[in-house]
Amino acid sequence: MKNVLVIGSTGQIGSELTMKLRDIIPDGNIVAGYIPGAEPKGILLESGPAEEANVKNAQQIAGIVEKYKIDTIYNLAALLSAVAESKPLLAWDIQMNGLINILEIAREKKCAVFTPSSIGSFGPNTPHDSTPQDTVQRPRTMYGVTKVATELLSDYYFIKYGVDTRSTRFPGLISNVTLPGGGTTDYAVEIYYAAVKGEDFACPIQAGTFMDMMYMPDALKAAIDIMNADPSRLIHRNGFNVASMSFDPEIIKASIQKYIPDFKMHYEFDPVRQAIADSWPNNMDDSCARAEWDWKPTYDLDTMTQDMIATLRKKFGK
Ligand code: AKB
Repeated sequence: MKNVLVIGSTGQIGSELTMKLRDIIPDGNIVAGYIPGAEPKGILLESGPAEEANVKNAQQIAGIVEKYKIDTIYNLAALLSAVAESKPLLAWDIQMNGLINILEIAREKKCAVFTPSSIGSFGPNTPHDSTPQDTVQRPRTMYGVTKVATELLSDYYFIKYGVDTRSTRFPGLISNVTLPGGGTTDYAVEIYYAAVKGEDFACPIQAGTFMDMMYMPDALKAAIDIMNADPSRLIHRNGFNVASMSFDPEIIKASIQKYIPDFKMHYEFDPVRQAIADSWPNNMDDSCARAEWDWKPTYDLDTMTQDMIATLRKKFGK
């Protein structure tokens, strides 16, 4: 991995992944791909090249791949689960028609491709505890449908054309740089912002609803390590379960209250997000990722809480 195009570089994962790649590959071209209205700013703009890169515009992406001799594409363009339920055709268009464009370009120009999958690729009849790597995937959301299809299509391009596709199934990602938008797990980010600002948090997910979650530094590590993994060890390729912690709203509230004792939370439950959360795993078994490319997370809930609170306090001068 030397010259990398990050599509969706101003999003929740992209904004931090682009900077991390620039840090660890200082002699490469790490191109921040964006769409109009979501242009990179500040350090993301100043620290390397940026290009308009709309997944639906194959010619535009091919031009960038050519110009910067791109060898790896991180395809992060997507509508998250809750918003995809309100715009299912747009979600299909971005996630599937966009993916086909990327895979075709990768086939022609010999690029490796990472397109994230998610806990959203599972459905209500998947085993919810210790969800295995290879199991039933019958999601009932458009987001989930596109994520299963992404895993399958990425496998297909590897088997049929030898395109080096690899990916992980991400849990809900918690970060302090860029807010997520329209996801079911967003509450686990917003709760920290509310706590640090001294606000009473309205939780949209009911007590007792467990979901896998991960701190962004671990997600970046997973996204980079899988692309650098020794291919001869990979039995799976696309959709590796990766896990680090699982909690419900009461557990994350208690974790925050250890450091901000007067933090308050009440429930204002969102039926759309709740139905999605109920259909997702409580916790995934990530033993294949551990065995095939040495995946191991660094953060647990307590170390993440300490870091989130310290970082957000600095950010908001609290
Ligand atoms: C969402 O909630 O939609 C995402 C995800 C788990 O894929 N954060």
